[in-house]
Amino acid sequence: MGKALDGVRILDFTHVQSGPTCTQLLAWFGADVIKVERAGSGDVTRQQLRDIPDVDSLYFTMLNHNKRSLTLDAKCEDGKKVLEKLVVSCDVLVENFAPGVLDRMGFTWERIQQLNPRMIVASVKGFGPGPYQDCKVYENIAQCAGGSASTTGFDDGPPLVTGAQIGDSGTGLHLALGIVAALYQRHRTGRGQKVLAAMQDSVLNLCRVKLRDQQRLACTGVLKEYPQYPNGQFGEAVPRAGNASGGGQPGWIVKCKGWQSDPNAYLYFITQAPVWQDICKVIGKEEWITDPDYATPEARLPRLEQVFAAIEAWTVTKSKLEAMQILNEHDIPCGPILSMREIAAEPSLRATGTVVEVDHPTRGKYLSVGNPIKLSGSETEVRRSPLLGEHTDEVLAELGYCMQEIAALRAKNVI
Ligand code: CAO
Repeated sequence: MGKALDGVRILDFTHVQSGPTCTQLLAWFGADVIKVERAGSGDVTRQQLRDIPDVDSLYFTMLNHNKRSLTLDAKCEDGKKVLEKLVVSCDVLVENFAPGVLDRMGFTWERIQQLNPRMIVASVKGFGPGPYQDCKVYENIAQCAGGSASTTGFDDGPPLVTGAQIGDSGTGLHLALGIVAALYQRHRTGRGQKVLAAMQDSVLNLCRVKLRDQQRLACTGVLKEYPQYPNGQFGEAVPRAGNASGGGQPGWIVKCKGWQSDPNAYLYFITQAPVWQDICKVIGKEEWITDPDYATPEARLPRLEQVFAAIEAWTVTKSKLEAMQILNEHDIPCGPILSMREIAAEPSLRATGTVVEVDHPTRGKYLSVGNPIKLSGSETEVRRSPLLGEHTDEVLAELGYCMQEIAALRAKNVI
């Protein structure tokens, strides 16, 4: 069947994390992604957080698989000519420059439309149109401005950012979906369009349950599944909820055997109502099955602290994986807190290609996260990230440049 995006050519003007995650996904689905980088330095992440001197960092290699790299000075006249040819021959231009950068290069939406009316121009920006539209934004700024930080952490602590890169990789995912939708629409209209994914918007989209809770709080003055209930105070804004579940089935993180020395000996436990009787039997609290203070979800809400304390008294006697096995025999939803070390070694993630080992000419073997989205008719092969400018000659030849012209561009430091 080939690949889902076979034949789609992407002019990849992305850098750092948000844009590269998007174009990496498109490449995994089969698009030909041509990454344009500055000669000499390239994407800034090639050199950031390096673990091996003079070798592309894991930051870069893990975000740029399956792409080709073309070095180009996009600001000089000869470089702009190459870029124009790329605009004409590609389907999508993806960029996550600071606001205004593409316009300053001379590639306004109007100019791109003149060159190629079918071109889709997809952008990550920190903010959408409004008072902050001109601001530069990194991951944690988006987490703060999108509502995540104010609702993450414990009530008595400061706002917290999360390790999941919801601002960067989350926005990259949103943008990829917008691009695929625009490509689909182009089949009918023959026209390109602009696609914008703002990092604030994407984070907020992922935090929509908290905007739900803001309105519930405004209506009732209380959020009964939050740890502040029944003894704490609620203010005017959704408070931080610790490890409380974001849904209608109360959950919490409980200690397991070994927690004193292992920082990840914990389990997420959900007191799903339909299996309440099984939970009571497993943890040795059969009397709660009929006790009116515990028998119904509504009765349990003001007693969640006691409920999770009793659950923890049972889980501390088991390792997190033993507890998970026993609980799953009863269909009780739970999840072990897995460290990155454990995830890296997990055979089932290797078997599905979610964790892959990749070989790199200067780095050697390294682990990466493969394509988390599986298409049954378009399997992903993860290929290593390109070296800086590795495909410059190849791409220029495809654009019609002969060897002498390529040599002349190189002599003038255009490529
Ligand atoms: N040839 C010539 N010039 C190039 C070039 C090329 N191939 N590639 C980039 N440049 C130039 C740009 O033209 C720009 O120059 P001017 O400012 O003079 O117009 C310059 O490089 C810097 O681009 P930038 O402003 O995008 O980069 P920065 O490092 O200053 O900012 C970032 C980085 C991420 C804060 C900013 O790009 C941004 O806000 N992007 C949008 C939001 C985003 O994606 N953030 C997440 C990043 S992932 O954590």
